[in-house]
Amino acid sequence: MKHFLKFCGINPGTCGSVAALFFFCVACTPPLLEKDGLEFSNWRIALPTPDAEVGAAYGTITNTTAQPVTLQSASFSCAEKTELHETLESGGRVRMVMLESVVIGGHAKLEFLPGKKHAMLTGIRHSGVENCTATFTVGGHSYSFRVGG
Ligand SMILES: [Cu+2]
Repeated sequence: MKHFLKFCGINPGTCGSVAALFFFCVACTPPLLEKDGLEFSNWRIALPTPDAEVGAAYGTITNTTAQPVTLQSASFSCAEKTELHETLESGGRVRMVMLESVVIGGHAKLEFLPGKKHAMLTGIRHSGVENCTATFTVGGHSYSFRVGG
């Protein structure tokens, strides 16, 4: 049990799929949305300062189907603009590149993490951060769910 909880803490995305077997597992984070074989887990918005106009969103998209799918875009209702970015480091210099789309392989997980891939939010509407709707377009379909601050 102790090991299982630790496992949950390290990887909530994986944990969600086995959560049904452990109804007492309080450390599990269920997916925010499960649809068409896609799981959107652990999405949250990070602001460098409480009044920042630019922030980032992080989380995981898991493709539980055997077919690769393409993430085409993301938008957050609490930001004027959302872009998919990746932070790259070369020769000691850090820069961000814009991602036009990201392929998620069959039975693969796409993770957005600090210092790696992220959804870059600009024009943050602070009144809406605590109750923001994220919409991801994957394979021509839209998937929306609530994200907290
Ligand atoms: Cu960025």
